[in-house]
Amino acid sequence: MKYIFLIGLLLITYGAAGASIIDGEDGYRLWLKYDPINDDDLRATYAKQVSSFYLSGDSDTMKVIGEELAFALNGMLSQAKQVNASQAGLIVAAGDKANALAARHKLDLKAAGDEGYLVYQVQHGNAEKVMVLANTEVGALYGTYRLLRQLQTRQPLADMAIVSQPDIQLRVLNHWDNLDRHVERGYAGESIWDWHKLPDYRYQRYVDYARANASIGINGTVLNNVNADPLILTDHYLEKVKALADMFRPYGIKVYLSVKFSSPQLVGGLDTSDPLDEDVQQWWQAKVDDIYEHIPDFGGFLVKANSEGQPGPGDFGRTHAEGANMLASALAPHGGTVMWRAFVYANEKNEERSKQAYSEFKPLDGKFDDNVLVQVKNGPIDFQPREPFSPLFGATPETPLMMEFQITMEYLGFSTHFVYLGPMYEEVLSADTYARGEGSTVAKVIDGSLFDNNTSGMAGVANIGTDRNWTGHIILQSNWYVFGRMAWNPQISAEQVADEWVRMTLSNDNEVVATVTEMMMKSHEITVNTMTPLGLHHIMGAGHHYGPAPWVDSLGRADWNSVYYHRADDEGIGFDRSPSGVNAVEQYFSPLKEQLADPATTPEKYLLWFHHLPWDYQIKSSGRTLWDELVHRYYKGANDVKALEQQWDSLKGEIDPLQFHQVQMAMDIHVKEALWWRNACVLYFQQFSDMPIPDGLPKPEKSLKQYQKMSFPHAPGQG
Ligand code: GCV
Repeated sequence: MKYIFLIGLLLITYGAAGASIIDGEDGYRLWLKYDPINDDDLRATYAKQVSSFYLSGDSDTMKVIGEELAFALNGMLSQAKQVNASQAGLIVAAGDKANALAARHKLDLKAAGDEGYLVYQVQHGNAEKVMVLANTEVGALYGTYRLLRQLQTRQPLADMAIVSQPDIQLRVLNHWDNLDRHVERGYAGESIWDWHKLPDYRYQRYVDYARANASIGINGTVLNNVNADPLILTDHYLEKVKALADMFRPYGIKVYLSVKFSSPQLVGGLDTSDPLDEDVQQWWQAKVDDIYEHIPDFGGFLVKANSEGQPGPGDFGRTHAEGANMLASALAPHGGTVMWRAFVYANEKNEERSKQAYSEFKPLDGKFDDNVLVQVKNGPIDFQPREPFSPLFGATPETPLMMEFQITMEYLGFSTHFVYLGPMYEEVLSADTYARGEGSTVAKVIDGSLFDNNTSGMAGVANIGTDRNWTGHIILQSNWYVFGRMAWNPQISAEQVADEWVRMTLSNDNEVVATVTEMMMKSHEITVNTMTPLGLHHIMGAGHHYGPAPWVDSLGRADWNSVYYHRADDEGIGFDRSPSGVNAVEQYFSPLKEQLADPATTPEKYLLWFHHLPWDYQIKSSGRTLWDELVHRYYKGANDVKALEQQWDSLKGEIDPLQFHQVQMAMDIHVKEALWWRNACVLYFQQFSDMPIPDGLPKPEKSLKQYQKMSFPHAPGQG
């Protein structure tokens, strides 16, 4: 109501002037808004239950718990007070105190593990109390955020009986941030790390970053780009890294660094970086010892090696395992980890790109040290709008694999498309690898349960920058959120996460929640249809990856060109990765490999990923020819984006005006770009199919040549 009034007033005052002042939520507060609870009864009930709280200690982490509780409860309930245990409605306790309370109330604190928590309402003496109990203080912090979420989503506290601990140990953001603050594949401003002003100038944003991450259980951050600048290992920068590590420590967040494999030569003055060279080993050991002297809980290194021009052990005739283990033995005495990326592909290999990571890493299974995780992108190519899962998942029982998801939308419309990635993450995590028979899901591979691995991890390439709303688009905050929630619990449903995120970020009104959640849940599928339906992939603009460009055919390497991937010709379209083609399906387990070998049993969403099919191939689900189905999907995609826009428009007055307006502007762009994708792709592929656009569908506005001429010289985020 308030919002309708405000907008009305502004329109009366300024008429149709176009721009006007909009007083609203700019998105900075993310999902930690803690706005007042307007329902008086509910507010009073919560206040009685938890507005007075007790903390079992005064460590740095307990202090941040106290600060968060005071801030949140004052915000939502207009009251908050830290008191002694007997007066408190809410008890937050860790360690011995928590164990004593758990024993008294017959609660199993072991089930909380090292990082988890119990949140219970119990009868304590003659009072009811809410208790957040954990073995560690960081567990108590996570439990506190869990309790606050109960209030933020307006759920009852009575009878709360929650036991939770993370299924995955390392839950890490990867920032592809350069030291000059350019963010590779970043679409939300500059890097939030102001390296020049660090270590002395410490933005509030750093604290809020830590709070946001801790609230969803993220416990690590790789500060710099995997295309690493070796200067990060110099004293000048390590001092700055230490400042961030000190700020993040109370929130349970460790810092990690991406390192360049040739650092011994580039900043160490050595004449080789051969991992078997003793001087090189000593250089790394001394460097690592030095880092730990300043940052005792330093997390470790992330490495992109022998990939897209980055140096690596291959330059010295050594394997990835030899390279990774050299770093791992320097880190091991300090408890550090190596996250070694499997994103490798090279022209010289003379093997189809989607097969190369498996071919390179499968033979190395069992050869990595215990503190190495191999970090694998979700799909075998590169964060396409949709890919089948990488066949490496399940293929390395002796080597823990870490999932790498992209949160930033390099191939999915940057920061103007309305795309919730939860369903995509869920699709990958719930996919069955069949590595140990049915039910061997990707989630079970990466949480370590399938092969009983000792370590586990999930990484997400961050989508945040200095934009006031962090992610350039409010809805895209949900992708940071869902990444954290799924890293904690890879079994959680994308829909449940969307629901809670909407409640905390946009509105608790059930109708608004239902509308936005429904929009979010279908948004990924819609975007796949607008860009790369039926398993098409990598047909976007060269370099910047913006917009459609299926015609790209002149780049230096075959596998950088769109035509390499879609293979459209007079006969048909699609990449034959079946046994009659490059036989990428052989890398999957049975019965998947047989299923994917045959177009009749390949899920339609992956059809053109695995098969080159004639234009008149009949699509099972619709009875259409392949050409008609392709056109149908492009048109449907564009229409569905338009319908999404209308659904958003229906929320006017129901949510904050600034949030509403920002998403509305982005939706306009999304609608235009969906039409652009549709028109450019349909016209381009029509040259090969030589078949008409089915009757009744509007013809593209421009000619193919006009679409091909479009250029975007300063598109953001380029590498
Ligand atoms: C950080 C893709 C991206 C690159 C990125 C690379 C990687 O190729 O386009 O920007 O580099 O993946 O994941 O290493």
